[in-house]
Amino acid sequence: MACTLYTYPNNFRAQKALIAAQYSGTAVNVPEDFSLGETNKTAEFLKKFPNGKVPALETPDKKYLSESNAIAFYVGNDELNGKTQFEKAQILMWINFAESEVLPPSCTWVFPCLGLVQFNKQSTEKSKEDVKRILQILNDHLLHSTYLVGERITQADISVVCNLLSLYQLEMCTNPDIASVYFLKLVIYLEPTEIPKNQKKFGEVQKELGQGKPAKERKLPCPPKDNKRKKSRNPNPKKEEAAAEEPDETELPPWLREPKSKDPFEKFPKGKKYTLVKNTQN
Ligand SMILES: N[C@@H](CCC(=O)N[C@@H](CS)C(=O)NCC(=O)O)C(=O)O
Repeated sequence: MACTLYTYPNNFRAQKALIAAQYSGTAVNVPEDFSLGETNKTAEFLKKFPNGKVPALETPDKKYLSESNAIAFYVGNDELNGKTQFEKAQILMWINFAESEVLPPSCTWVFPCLGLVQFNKQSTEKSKEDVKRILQILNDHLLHSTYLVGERITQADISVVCNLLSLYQLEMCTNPDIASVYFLKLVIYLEPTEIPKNQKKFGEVQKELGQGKPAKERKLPCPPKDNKRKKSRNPNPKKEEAAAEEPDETELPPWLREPKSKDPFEKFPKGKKYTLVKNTQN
């Protein structure tokens, strides 16, 4: 029997658990009739999950869990959650980093963009600086390690990527100066060849959840503002306008780009670790 995961579609928090479940072979159903603001406000839901938030998990034997990382831990296996006490602690360290360092500036930056809160220049600028610093930390770490912890994907990678996802998709893609090498690496190695054949890969989960459409089919909630602000030198302003609406493919994360034959790792320092990543690309 499968667990039931209550969530709305495209919830990056639920994706932490869905990806973990797919890597570990845990069966999870997502009810299609869940409606945020309705289902989670019912007495029946609140009885199971007093916080009234999603994702929320119901096990086949009627046990209840909330909090995305706890749910991901439960549906995950030892490979994802760590084998030794030290590995477990390292994974927990990155998960906490994802929650307390990555998510707050990400929300501060992205929420005004989605119209969820009012734009505040000062806090947005501060959050951009915080994000740059965080990506630098991740990049520096990944210069010497293939994955965040050990030599395999763990929940640390999944949780950090999921917490960065909306930031990257909605805003970072318009700022190539901070579009991190880290992301390119992480997303690609979340597509490993070593996962069981019957399991879905990260990109497939993205696709199912509606995130994996090619760039041209996607409507970015944030237009590339920088392009628009640039002073026009184009004798054909209509053409320039069209170009500004169409996001530049090179600024998009890998899973939103049209497939290209060009080697995405050509700018990477050559080394053993990168060869491993490159081999997991297909
Ligand atoms: N720390 C929680 C946060 C859960 C959360 O804030 N969920 C939001 C949706 S992403 C929610 O259910 N909001 C409904 C509400 O606040 O009424 C987690 O990681 O699961």
